Amino acid sequence: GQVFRLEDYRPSDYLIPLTGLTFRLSPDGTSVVSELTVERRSGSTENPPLVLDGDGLVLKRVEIDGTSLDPAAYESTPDRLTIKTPPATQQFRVLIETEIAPSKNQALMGLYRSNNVYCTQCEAEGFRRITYFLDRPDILSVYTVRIEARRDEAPLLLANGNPVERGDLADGWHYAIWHDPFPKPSYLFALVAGDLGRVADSFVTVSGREVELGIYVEHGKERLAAYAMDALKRSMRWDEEVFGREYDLDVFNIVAVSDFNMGAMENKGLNIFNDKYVLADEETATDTDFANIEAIIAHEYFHNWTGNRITCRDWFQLCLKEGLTVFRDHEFSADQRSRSVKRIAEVRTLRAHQFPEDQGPLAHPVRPRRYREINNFYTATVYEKGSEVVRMIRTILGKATFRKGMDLYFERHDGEAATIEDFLKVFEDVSGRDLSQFALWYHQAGTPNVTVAASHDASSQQFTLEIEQSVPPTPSESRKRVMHIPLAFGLVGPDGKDIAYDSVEGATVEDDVLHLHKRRHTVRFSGVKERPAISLNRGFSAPITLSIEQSAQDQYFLARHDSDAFSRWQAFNTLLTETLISAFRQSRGGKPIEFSTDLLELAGTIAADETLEHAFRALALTLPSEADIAREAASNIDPDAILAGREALMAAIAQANADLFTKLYHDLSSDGAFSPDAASAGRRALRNVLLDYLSTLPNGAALAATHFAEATNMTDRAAALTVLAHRHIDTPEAKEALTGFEARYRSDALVMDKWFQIQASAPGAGTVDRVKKLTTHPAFALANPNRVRSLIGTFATLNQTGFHRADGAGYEFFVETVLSVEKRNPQVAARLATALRSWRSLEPRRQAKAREALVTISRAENLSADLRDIVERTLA
Ligand code: B3K
Ligand code: ZN
Repeated sequence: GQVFRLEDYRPSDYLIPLTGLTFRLSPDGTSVVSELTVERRSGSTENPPLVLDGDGLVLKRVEIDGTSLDPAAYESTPDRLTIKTPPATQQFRVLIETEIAPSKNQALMGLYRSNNVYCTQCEAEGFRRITYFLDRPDILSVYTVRIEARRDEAPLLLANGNPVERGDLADGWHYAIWHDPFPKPSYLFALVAGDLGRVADSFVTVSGREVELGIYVEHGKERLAAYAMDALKRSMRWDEEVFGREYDLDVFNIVAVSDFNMGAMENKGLNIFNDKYVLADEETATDTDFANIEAIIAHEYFHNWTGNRITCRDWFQLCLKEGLTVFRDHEFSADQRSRSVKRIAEVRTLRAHQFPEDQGPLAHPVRPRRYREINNFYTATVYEKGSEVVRMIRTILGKATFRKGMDLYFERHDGEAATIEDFLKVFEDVSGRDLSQFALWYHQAGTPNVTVAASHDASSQQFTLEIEQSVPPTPSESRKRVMHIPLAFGLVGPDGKDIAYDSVEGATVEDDVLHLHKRRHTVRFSGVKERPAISLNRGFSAPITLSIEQSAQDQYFLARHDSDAFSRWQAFNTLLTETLISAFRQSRGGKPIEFSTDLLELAGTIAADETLEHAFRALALTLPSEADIAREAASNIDPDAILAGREALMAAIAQANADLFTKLYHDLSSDGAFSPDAASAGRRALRNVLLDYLSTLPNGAALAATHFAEATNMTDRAAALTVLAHRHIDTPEAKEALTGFEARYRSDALVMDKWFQIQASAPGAGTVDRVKKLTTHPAFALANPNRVRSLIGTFATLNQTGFHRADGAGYEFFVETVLSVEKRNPQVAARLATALRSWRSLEPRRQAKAREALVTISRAENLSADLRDIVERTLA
C-alpha cells in the first residue's frame, strides 16, 4: 500500500468554496448530485488537472458550467475522477452525479443503513464513498444539502447546519433543505433520514440565543435519552464558562444508531452516536455507562470548536483536535464529578491502552510522520497521550496563561485548518516561553522512563535526588532526544504534610513542579532537617514510567499519608503491583505464595477510611488487572501464573479483613432511590469491589447470587453476574444467574452485550469454547460492531488466560473470526487485530503460537489495507 508522509504535504491546486448536494434516497440505488463551485488557488496562473478522490463510485454524469463534459475531457475510475483541462476562469462549476447503494454498505463508512435508517460516517475518508471530491481536511466548503426520500420510509430528514425549507413532492416523496453557513471539511458532512423518535429541549446561550436541541432514537426509547440530553446541556454551559465557547447554529441534533464503527462522530450540528453512548437508565446501564455517555456527549459537543471551527490541515495533525478535545472532556468530567477520582481513572486507562501501544510494535508519535491507513491512527496515543501533552502545557504555563493561549488559538485560527505548530505557537506567544524541547512530546514516540534515587544528609540538612531520564527505542526511531518532563512533587514530612525547604539547585522548580530538561539532574534541596518521603509525579503530571529507589516503609507511609490523592492511590497501587509480580514469579516457579500482613492490613485500613471518598477506596482496592501485571512484568508472561497470583492476593486480603469487609458491605447497601450521580456511583463501586473480595470466601457464590437477586440496578446486577461467571462458573448459582439475565434482556441488544462481555472475560481454558458457541447465539451478529467488540474484542483484550491459552486454541478462533469480520468491515477487524500487539512479551511457547496467528492473517487472500497495515507492523 501507499505510504503517506507528513513532509509531502502540499496545498491543493483548487479550492471548493461552495458545495451543493442533492440526495434522492433509495436503499439500493441512491442518486447523489453534487454541484461544486471550484476556484483556482489565488495567484496560480496554471491550469492543472482537477483530480477528485473517490472510493468505489459509479459515475453517472459530469458537467462543467452547465454543459455535459466530453468523455475525452475526463478520466474516471471508481477511485478517481480527473478533469483534464478545467476552464481557465478563476471560478467554474462542476456537476457530478454518482449512484450508491447504502443497503450494501457493510463497512459502515460513507452512506449506509442501520436499522432501516440512512446515516453517514465520513471521517476520515468516507465522503469519497458518496461523491468525488477533494476529500481532505484543508478543503473547507459551505454546504447546502437537499434530501429527497419517500415520506413513509423517512419522515425525518436531517443534515448539517440549519433547516431552510421542507415540503412535499409527487408520489409520496418529500424533501428538506439544510444549509451550514460555517465552512467545513468533507469529513464533517452528515445526513440522517429515517423514522425515529425525538426528544426535544432547548438551550439559551450566554449571549441569549436560543438553540433547539434534538436527540433522535428508536421509537419507544425516548425516555432513555434523558441523561444524554442533560449531559449535553451541562456541556454547552461548561464550555461557555470554562473556555468561553458559545454554540453557533440554531439547532444541535444528535442521532443514535445501532451500527457504528466507533463511539460517536462530531459532524457539524448533527452528531451521530453509537446508541450505546446515548441510551441509559438504571435498569439497563451501569454507572460506567452513565459516565461514558456524559464524557462522549461532551467530547463530541466540544469538537464544535476544537475540530470543527478550527480543524486539521491534514490527518497527521489528528491530535490537534483529538488530544485537545479529550483534554477538554476530561476536565469537564472532573468538574462534574470528583477530580481526583477522575484523574486516577484516566491514568488507569492511559496505562492500560496507551502504554502497551507505546511500548510495542505499533508505537508512533502523538503526531505521526507517516501512515498507510489513517483509520489505524485513531489510537490511544493520539487521543489519550495527546490529551496528556495538552495537560502538560497547562502545568508548565499555569492555568491563567494556558487559558490566554486557548483564547488566542480560537481567535487566531477560527475558520482555519491548522497544525500542531500553530497550536504550540499560541502558547509560546502568550507566555514568552520556548516550547521547542517540549514539542518532542508530539514528535517522539515511546514512554519516557525516569529513575530516581534519593538521599538525605542530616548534618548538612540536604536532601538530594539523582534523576535520569531515558526514552526506549521505538519502530524507526532508535535514537531519542532528551525531553522536557514536568514533575509535580512534594517532600512529605513525618506528619504527612509537605515540608518547606530553603532553596533548590540542579533543576528549575516552579510552583511545586520540577522541570527536567537534561538527561541527568542532581537536585539538591537545602534546609531539610529530617529525611522526607518523596512524592513524585503528583497528579500524574507527566505520562512516564517512574522507578524510584524507595524503601517499603516510605511506600507504606505515602499510601497512608500523601496529601495528593493521586499519589496516595499510586503508592498503594505500586505496592500491590510489586506484590503481584512477585506472586506471579512464585506461582510460575511452583512456590507457595505468601503476602506481607502489612499490605493485607493496609487494604482494610483504606476500605474503612471514612475520610476518603467511596469511589477512591473502590479504585484503591481494585487490584491491578492481569493485563496490568503482565505489562509491568514486561517479559516471559504466563497468564495462568499471573491469574493464580492475583486470585491468591484477592483471597488473602479477603481473609485478613473478612469481618470488616462484611460489615462495610452491609453498611453500604442502599434503600434509597437510584441516582446516577458520582457519590451514589461511588458507594455502589465500593460495595461491588467488596463483593468481589467476599466472593472468594466460603459461601461466596451464595452471597453473589443474593446480590444478583436483590439488585435494583444494572451496576449491581452486572457486578454480581461477573463475580459468578468469573469465579464460580460451575455452580448452579452462576448458571441460574446467566440464564435469568438472558431471559430478562434477550430483546435488548445493548444489555445482551454485557452478557456477552461477562462471559467472554471469564478466565480459564474453558472460555474459548464458550465464546465460540456464543457466536451462534441469536443475539450475536458478526455485522454489528458492538456485538463483535463485546464478545470477540472482550475475549481478546480482557481475557488473558482464555485468549492466550497455552495450546493456541484462543488464537485459532480469533484469527478465523477476525478474517470473517474483515470481509464486511475492515476497520473493525483491524482494530480487533491490535489485541496481538504485545505478543513478544509472552513466554516462548505462547509467543510462537501468537506469531503463527499473525502470519496466518498476513497470508490471507485479499487482505484489506487496514488489516494488512496492523499485522505487518505488529510482525515487523
Ligand atoms: N472523530 C471521531 C472519530 C472518527 C474515527 C474515524 N475512523 C470521533 C471522535 O473522536 O470524536
Ligand atoms: Zn474526538
